[in-house]
Parts: sequence; C-alpha cells; structure tokens
Amino acid sequence: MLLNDTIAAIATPLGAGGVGMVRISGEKAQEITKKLLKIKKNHLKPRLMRHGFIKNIDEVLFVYYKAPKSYTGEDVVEIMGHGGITIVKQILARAVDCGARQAERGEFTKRAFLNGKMDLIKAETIISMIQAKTKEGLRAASGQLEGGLSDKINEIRGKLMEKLEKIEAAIDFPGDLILKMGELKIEGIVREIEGMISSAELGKITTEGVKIAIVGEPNVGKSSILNVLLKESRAIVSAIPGTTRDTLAEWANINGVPVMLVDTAGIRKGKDEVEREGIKRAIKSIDEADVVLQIIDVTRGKANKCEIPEGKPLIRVYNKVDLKDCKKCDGIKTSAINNIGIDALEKEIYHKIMSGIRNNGEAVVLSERQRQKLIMAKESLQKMGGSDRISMEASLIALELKEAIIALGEITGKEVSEQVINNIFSKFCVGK
Ligand SMILES: Nc1nc2c(ncn2[C@@H]2O[C@H](COP(=O)(O)OP(=O)(O)OP(=O)(O)O)[C@@H](O)[C@H]2O)c(=O)[nH]1
Ligand SMILES: [Mg+2]
Repeated sequence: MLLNDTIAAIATPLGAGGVGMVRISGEKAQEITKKLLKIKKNHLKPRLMRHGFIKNIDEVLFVYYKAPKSYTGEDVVEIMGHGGITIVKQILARAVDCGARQAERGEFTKRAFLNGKMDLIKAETIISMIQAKTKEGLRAASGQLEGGLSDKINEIRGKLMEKLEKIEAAIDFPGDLILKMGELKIEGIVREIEGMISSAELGKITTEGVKIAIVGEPNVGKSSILNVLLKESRAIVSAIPGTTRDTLAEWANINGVPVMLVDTAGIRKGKDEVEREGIKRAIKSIDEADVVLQIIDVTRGKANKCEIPEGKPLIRVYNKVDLKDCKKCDGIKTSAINNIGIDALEKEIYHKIMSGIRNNGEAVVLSERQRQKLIMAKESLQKMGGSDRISMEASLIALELKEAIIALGEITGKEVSEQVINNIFSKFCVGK
C-alpha cells in the first residue's frame, strides 16, 4: 500500500442520516478539494469550517486540517453533505475523478499509525470502542485512549532494555559470565505483567462479552427464559415439546456485560431428522459456551440433567415454580411467565462470569494478539527467573530478555511486521 498518494472514503455509515461525510487524506487533499468545490484562493485556512457547493451534487460544509495536525498526520479535508447514500457516493466519485484513490479498510488509521500519530494499542483500542456493546465496555476501552497502558508497557520495556545492556556488558568480560538472578529483579516485572493479563481478562469480558447456552429437555421453558432475559418476545414459545428446532442467538446486557444468549432445541431422542440436527447444534453450543444455563421443569419430578462437560461453568435453573414449589432445588428458582427469580438469575450469571477471572476492578482492553504477546513476554521472563536457577549463563539470559522485549514491542507496534499491521487495520471499516 502506498503512502504517497491521496486517499478518499465515505466516513459515515451508508444510510439516510442528518449528515454524510467524505474524508480525504494525502498530499493532494487541498488540490482535490479546490477542484471539487471550485475554490480559487491559493490556500485553505486550517481548522476553519467553510461553506460551498459541489456542482450538481450538494451544498456542503468542509474543514481542512493541515499536516501534521490531523488524524492521519497528513493533509486532511472532511466534507460534510446531507446524509443520503447517493449524495456521499457522488461526492466520493467526484473526489476520485479529481485525483484521489478510494481508501482501503482502516487506511486512514493505518496512516495515522505509520506517521506516528498513535501506537497499535490506541489503534486497536479504537476498534474495541467502535465495537463496544455496552457503556461499561466503552468506558473500559476509551479510558485507554489517553495512553496509560502504552506508557506502562513502554516503561517495562525500557527497564528490560536497561537490564539487557548490563548483561551484554557482562558478556564482554568473560570472567563475569555467571550472573545472580536476584540482582536482575525480574520478579516485580513479572508480577506487573501478570496483573495486566488478568485485567485484560476483565477487559475482554466487558468489551467482547461472553456466550451463554440455554439448554435442557423440551418444553421446560428455555425459550421463555431467553425472552424474559431479553425483555422481548424473541423466540417462539408454545406448549408443544420440540418448538425450538434451531439455535437462536441474541445479545443481552447483564450488569453491563454483553452476553450472547443462545436458545437451543430441547434435548431428547429426536423424532425426525430436523429435530436431531437441532439437538446436535444444542450440544455443540454447550461446548462453545462460557456459561451454561440448564433449565429444569420443577413439575416433572426427577430432572433429566443432560450431560454437561466437567468443569463447564453451570447454573441450574428450576423453572415453573409458580406451579409447584421446589424446596430441595440446588439452583435458581424461576417462573419465566411471572418474571419471578429473574433478577436472581441475572445476578448469578454475572457472578459466574466474574468468578472465572481475577478481578481487581481495573479493566485493560487488549486484543487477543496483544494478550498473547503479554503472555509470551511473561513466559520468557519466567524462564530466566525460576527459583531453582540461582544462576544462568549471561548469554542465555540475554536471549530470553530479548524475546520479552520484542513481544512487548509488538504490543505497541514498535516492532511489528507489515503482515500483522495489515491484519489489524483490515478489521476497521472503510473510511476509518
Ligand atoms: N406455568 C409456567 N409455564 C411456563 C413457564 N415457563 C414456560 N412455561 C410454559 O411452558 C411451555 C414451554 O415453554 P417454552 O419456553 O417454549 O419451552 P422450551 O424449553 O423452549 O421448549 P422447546 O423449544 O420445545 O424445547 C409454554 O407453554 C410456556 O408458556 C413458567 O415459568 N411457568
Ligand atoms: Mg424453545
């Protein structure tokens, strides 16, 4: 991908709206804008909103940002027209006629990264913010925009580089090849990284959410439970066993955590091919779920507790308590049709989600890629500092240290391959 051409894209969603924006970035942004708007004056004044007409298309407002004080670090012009699909498409087409190239996904943000306007943590944080499903998830991600996490990782990386220098100096004096690990003080850094990894688990949950499968025998009230949790009548409910035949997934917000609820076909010996396929899918969704809700009908005596794999977080939900009390039930008691026990169920779901992680209240939002790198850095450092190894050859220590330094550099983007960069920015939309 070239950096020296000028790109353009529609920056607002394609649909009818109040405003639609086309963004242009690159050396020729000014020149293209002048052609587009038929402006004669030699220079556009930076950061001043102006008014103009694009012939046969629209009446617009536009702002010029002079490099490097722009989102991408290049000359940028943002043109705002009335929000109509044809209008913005036509403005973009005209910009292309005037010399711009249509931008690829995430190309504006990629340029911002390559021009040093932001590191990869910020770029990936922006993806998380755009995808945030709850305000809690958004808050966790946006708190990172100011750069606290980048600072922390850069600081750790800096400390490790200092240690590496010391060790490399020692290697130059063969007499001192054995180092005392204690003198390196690696444990504190390992603990710091561990703290970040566990905070990242919380960050992942609040931004990406978790998957919950609702399973049980036919007719126990699985779809009814889904509907009350969603507060809408999403799934078909009927007294006929075997109503739900396919899996049905829908996002809900439970105490700020985005939760994908998956309603499934009742598990029994399937009567026909379609039902058997539905049951297969139900069993598969148990596998894929982070938490399983097993719904049991209290009127039906001994519950058929279908096989839930050992270790899978499980909540037993005894439903239809309006019909029959259930004193010895070891779970949450509900009546889906009377909205009884639903608050308790939501609390229990939240509790189960959070109990799986170490929660120190601080959420760090990292992509899976970044989390893996943090784990790699930690493991390299731990290889150096095992308690059974009081001493280790300096050249080996240096090797592990370098690994950790590279892994941390890959998180912020200081050391990262072009392929990784392309992969990250392809997750953005066009125009971002
Ligand atoms: N009395 C009572 N009836 C309920 C309750 N929850 C669900 N039902 C009824 O039980 C029947 C089955 O409910 P569904 O939600 O369709 O059950 P399901 O588990 O999804 O059933 P399948 O999709 O066939 O596996 C319906 O007639 C519901 O109205 C409850 O708490 N109390
Ligand atoms: Mg159902």
